[in-house]
Amino acid sequence: MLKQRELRAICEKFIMYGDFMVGVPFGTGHINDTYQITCDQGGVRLHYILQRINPNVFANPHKVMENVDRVTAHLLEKFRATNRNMKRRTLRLLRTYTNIPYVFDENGDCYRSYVFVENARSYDVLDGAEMAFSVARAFGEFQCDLIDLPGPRLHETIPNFHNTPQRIVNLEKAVEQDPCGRVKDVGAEIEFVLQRRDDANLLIRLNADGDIPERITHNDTKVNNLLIDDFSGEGVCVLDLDTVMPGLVLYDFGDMVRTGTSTAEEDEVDLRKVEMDFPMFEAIMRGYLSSAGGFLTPAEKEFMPFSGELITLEIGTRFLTDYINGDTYFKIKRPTHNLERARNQFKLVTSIESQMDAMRQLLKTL
Ligand code: ADP
Ligand code: GN1
Ligand code: MG
Repeated sequence: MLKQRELRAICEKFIMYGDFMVGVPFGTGHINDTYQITCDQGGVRLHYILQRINPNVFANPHKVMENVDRVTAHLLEKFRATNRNMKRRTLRLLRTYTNIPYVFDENGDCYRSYVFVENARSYDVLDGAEMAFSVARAFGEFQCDLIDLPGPRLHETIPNFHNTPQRIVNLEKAVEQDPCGRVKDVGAEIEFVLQRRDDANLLIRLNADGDIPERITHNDTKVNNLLIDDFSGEGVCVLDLDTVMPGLVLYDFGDMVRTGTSTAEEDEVDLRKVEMDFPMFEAIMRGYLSSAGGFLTPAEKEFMPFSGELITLEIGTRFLTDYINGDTYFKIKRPTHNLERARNQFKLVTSIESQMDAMRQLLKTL
């Protein structure tokens, strides 16, 4: 974490209204270092977000920022054109005095700053079906707004990000190398993944066969990557745009199911508390179809129930792999944190699997 004088020095490179007062760590993201910055503008307090882009995760921050800049500019234009209240609807990047939306510090780390969206917050666990509907609707709207993004294909900021079979291969490599001697403790978890590998390539295969299209997708639609308005309960602003790139909408839908239907936090260790809540699934399905239903193909709709299971297996596999590799990717708060997350996700996979028929039945009725 940076010292106050370091934060101030970075903030001063951006065109930020007011005088720097203080910066404090903010949010529960697993990747970037996020701070809420408070400035004093003639006695009024203004807030900004300052973020260090994680260099272990994003090899090319220029490409990440080019994507984010294009996507946010397009969304702003879209909101203007459709008279939707633009002020808080999209992330707004601050720029430097030379008109660049990011800066590097002396260590070579890349920072960007956003206008802080007030009177809204993100939730790690959703508070009821109404909120679930709003979240899914907002992510669907986001995909819809990006269908006509002009210009070249977006950069793939993390290649093979949702290549589930490749994630399983990465697990096998980690098991083979076993750099921290942890494999002996996680035999059951490894087995859990390997037993399910036959279905892991299903969506990728459908795409390769031309049955489901590539679109511009968010790729990290964990529910806390959306700000929800404190007063209206509507989704206001989609966050965490680092992985917006070409992808499959089903991975976005699946990640809403993974994070929005679980009855417990992603690192809950009492696995009896971890279940997929069916009414929450129904709300997510309805919310997503209310905004994305117009452009989805029949095949995309058909695999919605399966997508939640698939990405939950994928993320669990990534947590397990990171645990075996010695926690080099996700931020952790304790030595077994990634293992706890993996076990939690695998419990959720089991719960989703057991409700597959009911989800498919519901889909038929919608
Ligand atoms: P990470 O990539 O580490 O997950 P995020 O971009 O998701 O980082 O940001 C972490 C958290 O910071 C979010 O979940 C949200 O609570 C908060 N946040 C991010 N941007 C803003 C913003 N512009 N206004 C208000 N809160 C924000
Ligand atoms: C990370 O950045 P954050 O915390 O919103 C990760 C996602 C995982 C998620 C699991 C770039 O998301 O892929 O699904 O953790 N982001 C990246 O909670 O790897
Ligand atoms: Mg995030």
